[in-house]
Amino acid sequence: MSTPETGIPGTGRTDDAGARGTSVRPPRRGAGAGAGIGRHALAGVVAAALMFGTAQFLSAFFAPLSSPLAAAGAWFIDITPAWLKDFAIGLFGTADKIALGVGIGLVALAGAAVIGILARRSLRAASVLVVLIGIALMAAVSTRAGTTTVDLLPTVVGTIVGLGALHWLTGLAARSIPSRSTAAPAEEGRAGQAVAGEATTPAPDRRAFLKAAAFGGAAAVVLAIGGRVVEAARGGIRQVREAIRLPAPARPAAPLPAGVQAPVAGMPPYTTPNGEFYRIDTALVVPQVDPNSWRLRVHGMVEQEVELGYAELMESELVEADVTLTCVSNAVGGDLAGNARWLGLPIRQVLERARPLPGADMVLSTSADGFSASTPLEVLRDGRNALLAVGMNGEPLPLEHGFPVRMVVPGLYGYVSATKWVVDLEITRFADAKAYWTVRGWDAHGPIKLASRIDVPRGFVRLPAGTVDLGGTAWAQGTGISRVEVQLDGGEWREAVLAAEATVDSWRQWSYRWEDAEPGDHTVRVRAYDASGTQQTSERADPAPNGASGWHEVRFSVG
Ligand SMILES: Nc1nc2c(c(=O)[nH]1)N[C@H]1C(S)=C(S)[C@@H](COP(=O)(O)O)O[C@H]1N2
Ligand SMILES: [Mo]
Repeated sequence: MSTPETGIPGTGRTDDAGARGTSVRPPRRGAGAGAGIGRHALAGVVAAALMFGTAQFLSAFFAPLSSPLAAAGAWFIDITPAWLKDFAIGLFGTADKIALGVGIGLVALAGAAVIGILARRSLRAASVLVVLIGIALMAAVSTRAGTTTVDLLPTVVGTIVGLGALHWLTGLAARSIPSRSTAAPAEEGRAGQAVAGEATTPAPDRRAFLKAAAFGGAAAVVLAIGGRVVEAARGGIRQVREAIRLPAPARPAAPLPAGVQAPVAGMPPYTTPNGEFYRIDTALVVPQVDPNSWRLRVHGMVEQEVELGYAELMESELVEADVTLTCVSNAVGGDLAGNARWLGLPIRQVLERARPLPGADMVLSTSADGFSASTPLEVLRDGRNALLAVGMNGEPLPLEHGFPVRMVVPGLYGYVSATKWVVDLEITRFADAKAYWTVRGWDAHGPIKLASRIDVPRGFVRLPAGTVDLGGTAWAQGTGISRVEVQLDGGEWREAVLAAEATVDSWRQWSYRWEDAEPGDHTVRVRAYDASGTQQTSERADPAPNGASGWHEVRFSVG
């Protein structure tokens, strides 16, 4: 609480603001001490807000990750140990970015308050700390893919503004604290105060500080919001996307058969609307890739390097396919999977132009924001609908789902195949290169495991007595689902009714009508079989390192 110096009345410290005329004096017992700390903490918080508000505003004119906060968050995501990331995704699911934002906000708030309090004792030490933080933030910005030296400007200017604000507010805070010392401030007047005003008349000083803090806080908010407004006004990539019209597919997908949707209320839609499609990526700020300058470079172990632009891609013979995308982080029964109708160019055709050299066994795809995935070369050539996708459910890809171009590969988890904002394909070997998640301990290959889940009823609901309709989803990309069974309260396994199958690459719904569920607690389990008759394993596995397994189980009660 109180600092050691509080016992030495009238002694301003010499290595800090006191020597600069801001007259830091020991606060008076009682009213002074707590209020002093609080005010200095507030000074730190407002200075930080001005620092980040300024940087945020300026970053609207530079690369998306020129915002030091965004860059720091993105950098944090990259250096976070895999276990912590898995834990965060497990805990927060697709809200992991919000959780990270709140976490960073709280840490920044606490840090700013501490620096403000430190500045009360030594403005010099606090200033050094702010500069070091500024340098660390510059380092974070410069490590982001797609940023250049000029993108450091928002952080540099923000840091200077933050430093200035810290000095200014610390001075005002110090003068706002009532003191029994009669020592006159050395160089009063800089903040427009009465010259040599006695420190024993605190009222005007206190008001000056609070006014300044309120002004600073308001300015920071205006700057941050102003940045958003500028960004929105510049419209950028979102507007470019809105203007795009997808070409008709050269090879359209067959219309969905009637009955792909299981006749059970509360089932998720067979085709996941874009707005409901799960989103998982390491990008804290959605990359803004302009289709007009987008290029895909295909190189490495190839006879012929190939470059592809967006216009050329849109003019080629595009294929339409229903494919279920699945995240390796999906827990048993989880919802990190979605099914969409994609439009794109078979990657096979691009590879045919490049002609991979013998010995190559992997395609390392890299995104505009530096994510990478290792996809087995043979998977991309074996005839399945592995696409360089430009369309999702009849629209250009949403920005969050990889606009302008992403990969979609049936049968492989997203982390080894579904690179969004893709800009580079390097033909290489698993022995020579590692992708983003492989470096962090995940399996390099990542085929999707045979899975089934119960969607209806939800766990722990209470249902009216009588008939209970069960429904769910199963997937075995590449082969298809041939059978689903449910087990009621540990009894015999019974065959469920399969909904229609659209393609072997997309999921299949199932239903089961339980006519005679008795009042009380119940447990149902589900398991699926793929088209070759392989039964889904009951063996429990966590998502890491190559996908969860085990039978999904739901408890609920009736009556
Ligand atoms: N650029 C980029 N692409 C990426 C990722 C990423 O972090 N960055 N994550 C992958 C993972 S782990 C998954 S599961 C899918 C999810 O795609 P979606 O967000 O469109 O559902 O994207 C893949 N593509
Ligand atoms: Mo994923």
